[in-house]
Amino acid sequence: MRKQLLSTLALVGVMALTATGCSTDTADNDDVAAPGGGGGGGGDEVITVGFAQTGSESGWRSANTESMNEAFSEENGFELVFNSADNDPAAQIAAVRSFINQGVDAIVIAPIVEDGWDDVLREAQDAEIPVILEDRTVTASDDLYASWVGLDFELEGQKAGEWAAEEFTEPTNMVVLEGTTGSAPANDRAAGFDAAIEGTPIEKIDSQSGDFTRDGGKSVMEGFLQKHGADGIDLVYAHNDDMGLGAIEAIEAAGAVPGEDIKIITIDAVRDGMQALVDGKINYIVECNPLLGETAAELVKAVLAGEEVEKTTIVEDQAFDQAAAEEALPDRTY
Ligand code: GZL
Repeated sequence: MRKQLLSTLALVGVMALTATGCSTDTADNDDVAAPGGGGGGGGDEVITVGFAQTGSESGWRSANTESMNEAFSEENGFELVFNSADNDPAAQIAAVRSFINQGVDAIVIAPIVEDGWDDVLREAQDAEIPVILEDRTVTASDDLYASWVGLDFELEGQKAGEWAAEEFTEPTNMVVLEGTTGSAPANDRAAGFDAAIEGTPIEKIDSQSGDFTRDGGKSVMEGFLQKHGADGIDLVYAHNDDMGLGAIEAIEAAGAVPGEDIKIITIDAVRDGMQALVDGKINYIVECNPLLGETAAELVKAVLAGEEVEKTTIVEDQAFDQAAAEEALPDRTY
């Protein structure tokens, strides 16, 4: 593990200097790499990275995990210690603490929820282990992590809302399938969408979390259909494709036609969602690019090499109607 190697080298360096009677406060001492990273990303030491993933809640998450595994590979100079927290915020924080105790060289986190990160991020900082956030963000001060690579969730919600505002000019009853409660994408996609439909005849008659899962979207949609009736719902806004796909199952089971009787807007643009868009069961999808691994790996190497890095790296998204999905689907890599 690079971090231990550096610490050992530092210790040997200081001992050697002391043994030869050299003062350890000479300028030469600066040549000994500081333990805990910042010792240069060069050289061929393996970089041990602890990665705290949310879980495996959606097709998007599988694509993101694949991207991270590919980037943090052995041939790229990494040893990846992977933890999947099964969408449990407490378990994810415990995983990060375990990475700190293992003395990894760097930690990457896809934080399930925004809050509750200050203490463990401070512990990582005290242990001189840099933290990179990928995908979602946290409310903790950005002094507590080196960098974040992710998406503009509020813009994703805004794009979805702008399409809805153009499409629905008559009184429209909308239900919302929210993402994981307390997560940045759920909070920001709601805010962006709500701002974009301000002043339109679209009324939000219900909103509940389906936790970004297909089963969650299906069971929440079943509840909405029981409560409002299929005739009482014109539009579903789902914070991700998987919940939208679950809603399709519930709408069809209720004898209505998804994409026609009840229109559906989702976010992610994973393969299954794009296929439903081509099939006319979803009406509009805003992409959320899961391929963040390469940038995250570059950030880890740069931070460990002591280079200045941007605090925020936003990956571009696009949006698809049915025609655009038909064109893009054959070449989609996720
Ligand atoms: C967004 C990501 C969200 C996806 C969901 O960047 O955090 O989590 O939209 C995933 O599909 O579960």
